[in-house]
Amino acid sequence: MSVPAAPGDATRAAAERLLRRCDELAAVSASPDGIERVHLSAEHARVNAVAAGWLREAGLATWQDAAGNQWGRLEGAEPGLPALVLGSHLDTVPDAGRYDGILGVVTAIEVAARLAPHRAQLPFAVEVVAFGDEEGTRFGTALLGSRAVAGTWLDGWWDVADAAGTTLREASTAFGLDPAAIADAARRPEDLVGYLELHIEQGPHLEAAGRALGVVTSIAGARRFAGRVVGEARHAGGTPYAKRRDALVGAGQVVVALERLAVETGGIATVGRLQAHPGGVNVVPGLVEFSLDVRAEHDATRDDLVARIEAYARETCAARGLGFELQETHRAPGVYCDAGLTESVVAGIAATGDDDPVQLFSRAGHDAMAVAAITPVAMLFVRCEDGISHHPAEAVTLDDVGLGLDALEAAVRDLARRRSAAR
Ligand code: HGY
Ligand code: MN
Ligand code: MN
Repeated sequence: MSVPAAPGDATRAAAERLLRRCDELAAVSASPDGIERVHLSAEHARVNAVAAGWLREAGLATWQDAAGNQWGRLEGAEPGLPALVLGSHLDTVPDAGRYDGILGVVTAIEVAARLAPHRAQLPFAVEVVAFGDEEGTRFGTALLGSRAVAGTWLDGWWDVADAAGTTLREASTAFGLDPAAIADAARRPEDLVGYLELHIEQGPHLEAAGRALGVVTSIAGARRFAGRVVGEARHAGGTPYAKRRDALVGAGQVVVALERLAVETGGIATVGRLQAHPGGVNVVPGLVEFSLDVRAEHDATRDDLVARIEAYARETCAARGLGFELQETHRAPGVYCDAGLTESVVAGIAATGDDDPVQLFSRAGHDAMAVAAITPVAMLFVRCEDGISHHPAEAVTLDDVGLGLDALEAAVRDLARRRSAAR
């Protein structure tokens, strides 16, 4: 196994440009003290416009689809060929890092720019997509942009409201979209060759292996829930413990048990948000609302963990006279990356000098999970420092960004060779 050489000067210069572009997009935030950019916001519109400018500079035709995703297209050897789509997402979690999704979009644009002078040799068109809602930060359900493209949109989503009470339908209309036209965002399988996504790993495995790049074998499917523990608000001083139905104590027992239940089952579960009501410092909490995110490499393991969490929670809450409710807000099936497309990712990484790349499944969800419904997908991971993500300390190195760029370009060229040879 050879270890990748550092990228050449031209690639390092391109990688510097990519990192500058990540910094430029990071500055487009709803928050003055961190990065936050959510679906159908003014910040979303701004980064779509910036990405569209870079796409046009690269020689691509651009458009925004009916779901608010930003697209670019480079025709191949002849107009109208099915497209290989490269891309990722531009939305973020609260207080985000600057590379989750963003690095995949700017790298895809750079690859398209590199290929533009050679379009006459391409047996397919190359499209770039910047999805508008991979995280689900604003409306809770995730992958709204890529699910519109996949044609798996659910009309029930239109009435989902954000924290301010604005529904997805209202936000779409305010963004300048027509909810009635959402089906126009759906792409036909026959118009696509496949989808290739470069993304930071968001985990520590590549760093532990001493590798810059990795091949994704599958993507874990997440299930998300809105949970409630219902007790009774009482006076914090005058109410003896025997008379309390403290919703926060019950919720706390459930949260602490998650790690044990997850380790025993082989999945992973997280409470990212929890709110005690009414929230008075001298009031026993009568209600706790919390989020629950559950995933595993295989959907059956994930679902087994959900069942175990629910059983434990109901039993624990009942013992304290508390009610327990769990409402599913998001479910995405895990997907396996396409073997053929993945061979090109392996070839792409080999072109950077790593001829035996690390293969790993993605613990994080990605737009590729949704797009897999209509076309083969494959993913290329780039090492990130200490696996940190969904945090401002998210970091990549210039060399790794350069190697990722070269590998993604080489993967596209390998696929083009395979397709031309097969004709
Ligand atoms: O939650 C995830 O796994 C992804 O970062 N949206
Ligand atoms: Mn993310
Ligand atoms: Mn992401």
